Amino acid sequence: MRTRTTIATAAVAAIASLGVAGTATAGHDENPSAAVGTYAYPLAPVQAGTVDNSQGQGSTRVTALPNGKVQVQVRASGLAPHLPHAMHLHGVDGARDQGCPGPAAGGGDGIVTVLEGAPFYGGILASLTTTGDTTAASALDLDRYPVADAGGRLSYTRTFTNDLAWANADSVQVVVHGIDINGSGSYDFGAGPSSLTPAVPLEATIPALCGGIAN
Ligand SMILES: [Cu+2]
Repeated sequence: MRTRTTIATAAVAAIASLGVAGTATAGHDENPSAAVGTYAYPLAPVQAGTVDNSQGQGSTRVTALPNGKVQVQVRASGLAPHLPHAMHLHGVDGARDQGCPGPAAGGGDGIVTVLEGAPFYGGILASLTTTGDTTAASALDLDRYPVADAGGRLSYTRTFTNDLAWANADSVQVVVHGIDINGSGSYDFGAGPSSLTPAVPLEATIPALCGGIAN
């Protein structure tokens, strides 16, 4: 299959420097439209290795299509099995220099919370839900996010319309959330509440994997 993919010059340089393939060559990409730009990144752990069950890995690809839609693909492993994982495109609309936080962003307690990560990867430009709304309003709707399988693997592909995501496809960070720190098999309050809301466990919102143009 012939792919007709163009990538912004800056993205080529950044991707080449990381040794990451930046072109859309996945055989399952059946969208007949030529891509405006496609951006592929590895997903790396956000947390230090001292945070239990936090060291997953993966890859992602964000493609802006000429019809105004965005296709996002996420492949990840090492995630909490049988649990939903909130995933978002993070960034700042119109800004280009966001990045993933390193473990040092966790401060004294050694855990990088959502709020501690936000200065690095920005706010939510799109929610990578499986159905329905993809705006930031769906950020914590865990019943509409992909669930990792028994082996902790997750595979996600969705093509959707989201103007913020389309306009910033070349600069977003892809963040996968959710770590079962205490290995209980569920998101509980063992590690306390989320930095976003006391109603949700930290385990459900904590950033697990991150990847993007600046990393
Ligand atoms: Cu997020």
